[in-house]
Parts: sequence; structure tokens; C-alpha cells
Amino acid sequence: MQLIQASSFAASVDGLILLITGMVGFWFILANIVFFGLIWRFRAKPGVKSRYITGSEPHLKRWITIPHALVLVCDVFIIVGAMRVWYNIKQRLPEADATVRVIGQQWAWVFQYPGTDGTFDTADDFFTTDDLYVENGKTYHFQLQSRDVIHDFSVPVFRLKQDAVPGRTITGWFKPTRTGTFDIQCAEICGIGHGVMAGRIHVQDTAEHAAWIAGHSPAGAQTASAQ
Ligand SMILES: [Cu+2]
Repeated sequence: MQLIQASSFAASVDGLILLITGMVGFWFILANIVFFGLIWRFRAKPGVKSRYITGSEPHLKRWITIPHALVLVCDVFIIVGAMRVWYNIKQRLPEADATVRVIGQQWAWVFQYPGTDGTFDTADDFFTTDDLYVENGKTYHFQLQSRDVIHDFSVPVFRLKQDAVPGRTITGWFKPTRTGTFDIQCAEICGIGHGVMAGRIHVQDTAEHAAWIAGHSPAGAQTASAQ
């Protein structure tokens, strides 16, 4: 069963893992077939004396140099693929539609939303704990922080994983591509409660998310009560 892909970059991470598994797997199987084949072929036989081979003879050395060169060619494919995926996810920061602050602490996730003014630490900010609400198809920047020790913000269906380091604000991005409720898990051993430091991300469609914001933001709540 394949794990759901729910972000714009999930498929590229899976593709990279598949590429590496395929190339490494091919050489693993081939090397083992040759290895055990040679052991079988040159097994002890009555009346046949074993031969001492240094391995420096050119026709024998080729067994090392040719596969070695081919493996290096595979490495080029893997390095180029890895750099492209890394650049897209970690180096590049696409324009944000919205920003959310993600704060790890022993042992919960706190999510801070900037409210309608789009600015953090103002009167219309609001917070949730362990449940993050986002809109499908929008590009989000996250500002990842920690209140105590190193945590790691991991959303498996997004193929997103980023350490939270005390004293630093680490900015990253994601773009959900599928509505639903998915797991968030701290992926860095952060103390006795690490295993229960889980959360959920709710990827909502536009109408659902607008209704959620209206019901939760202080500004939205005021508007609702004034009507
Ligand atoms: Cu943690």
C-alpha cells in the first residue's frame, strides 16, 4: 500500500526514493548473483588444486573497474535527482498565499495564525494546539520555532520534515493538494513524551476553511456576533 501523497512535492520525493531503490537494488541483486555463482562454480572439487590469484591481472581487474564505472554513472543520476528535489523543497521559497507559525514544545504543537491582517503578534492572532487547519491548493509558509529542545515537524503525507531548533525561526513551505485529516508527528526524540507529541493537519476546501477562520479568529467572531 502506498502512503497518500498530499502535497505538491510529495511525488518528487517518492520518485527519488524509487530511483535510488531501483539502482541500488539492481546492483545488490546482480552482485549477489555473481558472488554466489562464483562460489558455486569454483567450489572444492576432488583432484583440482586451488589457484592463487592476486587480482592484478588486467582481464580479472575488469571485474572491478567496469562495474565501478557503471555505479559511478548511477551516482550521477542520483545526485542530480537529489539536488533537484532538495532545491525545489528546501532552497526555493515560492510566494506564499498564507503563513502559519508552528511552535514545538514538550510535548505539543502550537499553531499560530496571523488573522486577517496577515501579521503575527497582533490582536487578531489566534492559536490552536495539535490541530493545524489549512486550505487546499494554497501555498503556505511556515515559521518553525521551538520553546525548549529540538523537535521535528513531520507531516508524512506531505513528505515534509523539518527540525525545530530553539532560538531560531526556520522558514519553509508546503502546498497541500488533497483535502482530509492527516498525521503530524514529532520526528526528533525530545523527551519522555516524544511518542505522544502527535497532531493532525486538516486540509480543508476553500468554503470550509473560510468558515473555520470566521469561527475562530477574534475578528471573525466579532463580525459574527455583530450580525
Ligand atoms: Cu518533539
